[in-house]
Amino acid sequence: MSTMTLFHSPASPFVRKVMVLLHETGQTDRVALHEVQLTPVAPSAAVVADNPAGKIPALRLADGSVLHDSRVILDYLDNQHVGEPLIPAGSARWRRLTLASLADAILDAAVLLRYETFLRPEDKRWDAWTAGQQDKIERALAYFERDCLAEIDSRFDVAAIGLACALGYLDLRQPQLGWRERFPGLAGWYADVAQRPSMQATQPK
Ligand SMILES: N[C@@H](CCC(=O)N[C@@H](CS)C(=O)NCC(=O)O)C(=O)O
Repeated sequence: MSTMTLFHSPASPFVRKVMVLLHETGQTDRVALHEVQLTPVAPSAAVVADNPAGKIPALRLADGSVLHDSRVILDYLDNQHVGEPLIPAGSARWRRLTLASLADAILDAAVLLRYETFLRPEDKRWDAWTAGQQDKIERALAYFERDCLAEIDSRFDVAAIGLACALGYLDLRQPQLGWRERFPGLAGWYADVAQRPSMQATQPK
């Protein structure tokens, strides 16, 4: 029986990280999904009531308390199962969390770019700002490709989940980026991890 409620949207890559972790750790039955639609200019009243930032994911626990953002939720859920932790303890912890943070930075920039092109009126757009966000994405991908492929490939944990969800989101929102051609190592890695049941089950339509 579900004891927790996750504010959810199938296209949200931050929500997807949580869903992938739930699948990987066998906890999907414990969480009911509350579908919402929201943007910064059209917030969801239900989400705002539980998270004043108005963002998803937010997770309501059985006692009514609410956790956000995705990093906190992943940490909490990773403490609720008995398998191998997906946020490692010990010396690997800080490096893996730093890689996860870089994957989140790709997502932050990509979500802002989505709002910029999809929501902001054309006469209010600022090309230099858009280019700056795009540069963040490309620098981060180049770093993963150049310096971190073996590390990322070593286990499917918080860092790998974050990167996989970021690449999936780029496929959805930035197909013109052509990241597979530019970063063939990441493309090879992603081709494998995208087959995992957790990634297949959470694929945005
Ligand atoms: N740092 C947050 C970012 C979450 C986020 O940006 N979520 C987007 C959906 S993908 C959102 O709720 N946007 C609505 C808004 O910014 O008002 C996290 O890791 O959960």
